[in-house]
Amino acid sequence: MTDNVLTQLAITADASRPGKSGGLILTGQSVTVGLPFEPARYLRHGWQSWTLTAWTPASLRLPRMRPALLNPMQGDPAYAGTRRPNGSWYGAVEASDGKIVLLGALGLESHVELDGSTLAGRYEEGSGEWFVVYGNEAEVMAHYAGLLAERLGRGKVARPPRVWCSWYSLYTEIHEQQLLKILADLGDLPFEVFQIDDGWQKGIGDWEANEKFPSGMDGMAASIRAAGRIPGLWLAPLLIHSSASVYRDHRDWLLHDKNGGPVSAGFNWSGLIYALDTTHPEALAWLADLMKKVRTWGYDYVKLDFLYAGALPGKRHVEMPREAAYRQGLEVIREALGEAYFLTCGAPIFPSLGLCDGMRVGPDVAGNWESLRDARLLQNHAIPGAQNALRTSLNRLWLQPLVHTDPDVVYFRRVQNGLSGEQMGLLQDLSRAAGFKATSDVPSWLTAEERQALKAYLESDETVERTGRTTYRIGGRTVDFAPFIQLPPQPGFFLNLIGAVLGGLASVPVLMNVFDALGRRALKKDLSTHPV
Ligand code: 9PG
Repeated sequence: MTDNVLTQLAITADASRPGKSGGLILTGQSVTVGLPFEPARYLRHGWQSWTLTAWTPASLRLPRMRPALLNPMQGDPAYAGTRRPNGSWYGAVEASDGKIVLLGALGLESHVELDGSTLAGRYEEGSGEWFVVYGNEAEVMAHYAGLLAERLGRGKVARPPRVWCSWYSLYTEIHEQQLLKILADLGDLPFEVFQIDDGWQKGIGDWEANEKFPSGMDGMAASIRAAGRIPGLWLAPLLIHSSASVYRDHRDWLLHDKNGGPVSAGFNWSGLIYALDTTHPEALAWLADLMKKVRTWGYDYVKLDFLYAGALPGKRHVEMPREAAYRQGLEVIREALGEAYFLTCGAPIFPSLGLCDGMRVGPDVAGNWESLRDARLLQNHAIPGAQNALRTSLNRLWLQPLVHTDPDVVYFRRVQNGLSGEQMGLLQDLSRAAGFKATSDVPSWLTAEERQALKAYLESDETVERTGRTTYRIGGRTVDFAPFIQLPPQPGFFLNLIGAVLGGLASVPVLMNVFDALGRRALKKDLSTHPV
């Protein structure tokens, strides 16, 4: 392989020209790049925050993620059935010299697949530009990031805040008194933001304080401010739950399928969830009012979650490409949020660039590393789990010139956590490499040493240098993530059969609710053994 490998690529496109600082810019709705070698590995890039992003064997055909009921919530449902290695906006292959060939779109609604030794890119609607380049992975991705910044923009906030987030300890079991206790107990721990996650609202679509927050969300913000922290709040503004008032009163604000029914955005909160149509003027006005209300309550840090809903395929009030429709909604949101720090989550990656300050770049962490159920039976790598989070986030750190990359929280506590010391350390190092620090550790759950370690972690500002594809120098230490981000082996016949049955069962809403109820019971028991 030589540096003129670009000239050895068999390219089909409407037009091709050299890029300003290397590589080629192609134009076309469909383009193909024939490789002069059999690639060993393919870099698949997931559509939204939680979707698998990883180097996988080029021969690996992953089955449809199980359970199918969650497909719209965990990846791009338009490609849920695609077996060939494929991914959103870009794809890359590895040559025998360890360098890579990237085929990356410079626009939205685009997808790349590997067909033998041909990379094939396609825009869903109309023609667009593509970038083709060969080189070492870090340089290639930095080059690509620069081109994307020119087209989509980049975040403007210099540094992300350090965040205490309620989710990964208390989940939906939050209430006013308990959060105020935590706020006081944080004491000298240097968090800028105290962020209230899911559990404060009346419903998904009914964004008012529920009975567990008698002082209201404005009251909570005032208490957080009085304690010297920036108030942060979670919402999922593009989702409408089947029990929400918007679902009853404004069915026309929803994204519809061709038969006129609402498009499924997945299943959560014990029910079916739907998507807001961000081209509907009344829905947009409602969104802007909601964001302004949250700002008036006093929240200067806003985590907007399940944002993929706005970019799902479907029929819209104004016909336009789906990611453009989403981006239009995000522009309205950004404008209404004003100067607040805006963290996107469950967000389609490229369509969110330039409009947010931070972005979750992987699935949720959890107090377990991986599970047989998720990794091998369901073959679902978007489900909450520490290894899933590490794997996908690490492969998205190239986005750092465009947005603050949030790899999710770290753990210092031993309570309600089954991670080993090494695994906790890996998540901490990931967050150092990502430059974004957050935790959900409840102060009263920490031993004196754990609290001291958390404080030192928050205070320290180690130099971080990427030294290789998976290696970093962090504060003088060498860290190699390679051994921890491989996909698990493919299940054999019997495991796969059991997985198919389990996936089928979990796709039945009633049974999903039974799994959920069991989880909630375990959490309540946990919280009563370890009170806040
Ligand atoms: C609140 C949570 C937290 C968290 C978000 C998001 O695919 N899934 O099964 C799945 C489950 C939970 C989830 C995302 C995906 O969590 O990432 O930080 O805010 O919502 O409900």
